[in-house]
Amino acid sequence: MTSARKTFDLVVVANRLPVDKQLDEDGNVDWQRSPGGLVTAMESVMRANPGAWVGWSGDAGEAPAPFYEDGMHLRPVGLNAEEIRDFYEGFSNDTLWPIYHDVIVPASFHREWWAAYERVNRRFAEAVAVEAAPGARVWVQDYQLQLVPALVRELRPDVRIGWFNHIPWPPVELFAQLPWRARILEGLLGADFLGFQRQSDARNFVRACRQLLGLKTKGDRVALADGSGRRIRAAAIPISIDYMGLEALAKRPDVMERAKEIRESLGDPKVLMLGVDRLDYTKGIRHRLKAYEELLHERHIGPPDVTLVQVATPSRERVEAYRYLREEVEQTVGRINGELGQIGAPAVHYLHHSYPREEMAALFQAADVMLVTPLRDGMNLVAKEYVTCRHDLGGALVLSEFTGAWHELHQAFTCNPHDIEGLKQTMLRAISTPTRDKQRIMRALRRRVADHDVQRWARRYLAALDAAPDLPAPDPRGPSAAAPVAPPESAPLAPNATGPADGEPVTASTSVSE
Ligand code: GDG
Repeated sequence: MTSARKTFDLVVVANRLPVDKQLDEDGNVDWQRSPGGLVTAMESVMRANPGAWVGWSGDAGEAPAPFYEDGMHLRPVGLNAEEIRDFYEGFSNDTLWPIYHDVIVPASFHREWWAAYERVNRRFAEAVAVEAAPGARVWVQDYQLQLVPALVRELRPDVRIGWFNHIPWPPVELFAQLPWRARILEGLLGADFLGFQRQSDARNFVRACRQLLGLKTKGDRVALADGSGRRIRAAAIPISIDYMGLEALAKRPDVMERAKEIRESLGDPKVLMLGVDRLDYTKGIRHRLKAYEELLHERHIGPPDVTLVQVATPSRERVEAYRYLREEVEQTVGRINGELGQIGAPAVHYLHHSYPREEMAALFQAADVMLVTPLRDGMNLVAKEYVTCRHDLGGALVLSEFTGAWHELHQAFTCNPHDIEGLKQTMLRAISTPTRDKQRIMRALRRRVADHDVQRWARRYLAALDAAPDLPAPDPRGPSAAAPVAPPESAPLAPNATGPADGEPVTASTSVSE
């Protein structure tokens, strides 16, 4: 006798599972909860709706069997070493990531990377199809899985599909460089609802559908031309952090004690500046160091009174652009310390490790000035984490206007990291502004994050997904009001027949081939 296999009303699909594989002394596998914001957000959602999570375990090889962890059903997807290279390091992180971040470094295009991207996306979709209950909600995460919505729809037309982009969506002129641009748009249009960090990201997506696929759009909706009558909504639902959880951690006596210890071990500087980033070229670490170096050279500031701690968490070390960045940052730090440091008082404390959450919370509390200076960032959770940890209302946040976070935290000390002179002035202002003014700013920033935490983000997202109409209301004029047929995939960048909406300029035609 066979019993029906259990399926789930909510299936989250992300590149990675919410757990990291650890081996104990005897070589047994143990899964440890990874501390990311997405996991925390989903935890509260999944408590209310029993859910499954589909994702890669982080290792090369066969997928381990599905298992339960903290009430979540986890279904690993296996990637072999070549797929890690081509799908993950290649297409995801060396093709899509640069295109979606303003081409700060050039993107690489390789057809075998694309083939791996398609193959792996299909594997994720098949895993989802197995786990989803009839009529389930499927929530796909991020740029690594943009083909999954359409592939899931093919396999399981009964489910409701959402996708959320954690990174920016580029202007159409940049997105159009992608040889597989139409395939990606079509992959995403398999969803019922598409969520973005900023309104401009959602608008860029809608514009890409209009200009590259020739689809009709109205406001935040894209009408499909496949005869289904489906209209897909693309809107901003900015992600956040677990405010209550992090604030409680930052209020723990051991964490507050550790913050004091950190300052003492740095020689009790008058001003401690801090940067915390994955070591990624989007984060503006080089620009930040340049501005800091110039301030030191010009003797506006200097050790031991002022010092900078830069935590640069190791990231994507097998991708060439990341190796160059690491070399460059480490050379710069060496030069600054060599020329401007003192015995027992280096100008920069550079830490290329990752730390436990408690240590991060203590560092945030210890820092007088937090430097968040990305050239482009979907959101930047560090900015929100910093203000959350400052329950004492101390500290000052320097925040790049090119982060999603700035759209919510614009009372911060705003900077354009490309403008080194302006960045220097902003850093000095963050130091010299009177404490009472800084407290007022910090109070406002904290209120914003407290009111817009990650639990609210997840609730808003799922409500938008539930409200997304599958089909338009019947058109009283009959079926003749159908959208135009999409041009073939190789069509050049061109506005649709009815011309661009919203009075936007027509983009020049360019022909892109593989
Ligand atoms: C992508 C988007 C968007 C860092 N070092 C350590 C550590 N961290 C934590 C931070 C923060 C997270 O990692 C990094 O989040 P960010 O938002 O800053 O950046 P990405 O990794 O680029 O994330 C971004 C995000 O997705 C969410 O949608 O905001 O724009 O690029 O939480 O604190 N945590 C610990 N030790 C470390 O050493 N424990």
